[in-house]
Amino acid sequence: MSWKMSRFKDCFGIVMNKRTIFAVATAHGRAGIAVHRVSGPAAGAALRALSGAGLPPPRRATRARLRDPATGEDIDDGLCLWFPAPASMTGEDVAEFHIHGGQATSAALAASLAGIEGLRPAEPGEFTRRAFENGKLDLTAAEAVADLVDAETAAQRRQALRQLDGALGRLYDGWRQVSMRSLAHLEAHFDFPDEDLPPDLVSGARVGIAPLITAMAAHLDDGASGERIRDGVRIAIVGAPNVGKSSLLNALAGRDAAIVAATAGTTRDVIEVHLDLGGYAAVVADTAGLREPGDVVDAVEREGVRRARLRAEQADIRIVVFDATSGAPSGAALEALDGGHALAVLNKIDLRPVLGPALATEIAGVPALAISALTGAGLDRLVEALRARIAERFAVGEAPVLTRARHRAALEECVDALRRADSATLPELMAEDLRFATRALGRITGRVGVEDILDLVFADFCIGK
Ligand SMILES: Nc1nc2c(ncn2[C@@H]2O[C@H](COP(=O)(O)OP(=O)(O)O)[C@@H](O)[C@H]2O)c(=O)[nH]1
Ligand SMILES: [Mg+2]
Repeated sequence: MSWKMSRFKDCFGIVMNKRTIFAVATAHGRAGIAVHRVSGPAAGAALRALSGAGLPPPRRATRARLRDPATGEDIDDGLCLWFPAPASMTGEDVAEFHIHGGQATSAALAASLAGIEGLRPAEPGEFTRRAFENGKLDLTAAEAVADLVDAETAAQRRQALRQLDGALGRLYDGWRQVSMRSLAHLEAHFDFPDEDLPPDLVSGARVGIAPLITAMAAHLDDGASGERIRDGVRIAIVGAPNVGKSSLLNALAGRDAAIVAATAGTTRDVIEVHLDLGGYAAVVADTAGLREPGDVVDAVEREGVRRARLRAEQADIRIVVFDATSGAPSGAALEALDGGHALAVLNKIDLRPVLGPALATEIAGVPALAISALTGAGLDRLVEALRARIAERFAVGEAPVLTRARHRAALEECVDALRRADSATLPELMAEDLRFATRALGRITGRVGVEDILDLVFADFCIGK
């Protein structure tokens, strides 16, 4: 939906008196407490109707006997909270009911709320959407709310919380201001050519562009840290057939995710498990054994090997597994050690290793760890080594990082447009590219308005005079 469209709908919302929404904010099912939230113009009326009393003081938990307003039947003894607009999560009037988390209790409260004039159940994400529409959150913060709810690892939680604090949104808004200011110089140059404007408007427009490109390029060149912390670092387990790759995946996952068999070529497709590796989210993939083309038995295995190679190439970290009981490593597995980002693993050390202890510390210059996927020996050290690798490559510092492909795509578009603007010979073309760049940045935070630009034009014009 375009910005203008949402403005239009907002106006309609006011004219048609926006409906009040309600939803349970806690997870469904049995729990100690369930929190029901109501947002909209009728939130106060709903609170009064259910508690049978006046509105409690704002933002203070107040005990109340909750009754169905239609039947007078008792629902529960609970706490009520009242957040009058605009100092609420959504920016609207908000009421909260903290009740006992039994399913019947929650259902009774929801039924009573549904019976109140002007109330309807919220759509998924509707509270956050209203917060966004009322300027309580920008889009990056709204995304952070979703990420925080989904966070499964400590690193994901920390990153989402930082994004929710608005650091990322402020960074992008700041850049957008710079881009708009350059544009404002040009707009003034176009709109008032005959007026007594400062002569250097066009060069003034150009000044801010190069530093902006530098800052954005540095921000983009982050090794995709934010995205990996959020979506999981991609780890591929590769190696020759039968060395114990599937056994290793199962050992790391703590369950039988992949089929293990003494038959070479058992694993044919890529099998993924999501793991928490020492506080970092990781997607670990088990792959088909890398066999020489001549040894591949059929078309399915050939496809499996192709996928395995692809996965190995795309992985952030490759665990290359070798069998400690067979002879010197060779072939495709050795090649997989090349190109950095690999970790060698010598498996089956519970059996009599043929590869001597000297080999156990490194293979072809890559650090190697001796393990047994069967007994679990050495697994802790492997997990620690993986955690250290992830921390070294992806741990983010204090500066805000982009966390989604959506941010990256918009920023790349923006940098391209700024580069074009920087080298543009005609002010008209420069303005066109700056408009494009500003819009791309605005898409990330959800602020996409032409009016903003006009406001700035006016402000700069007045200053210029
Ligand atoms: N003794 C021993 N056997 C293992 C170990 N890891 C795997 N195996 C066995 O090696 C065979 C091949 O294992 P699998 O995980 O399917 O290997 P993949 O083909 O590399 O996926 C199976 O019979 C496993 O039980 C280990 O650490 N010790
Ligand atoms: Mg396998």
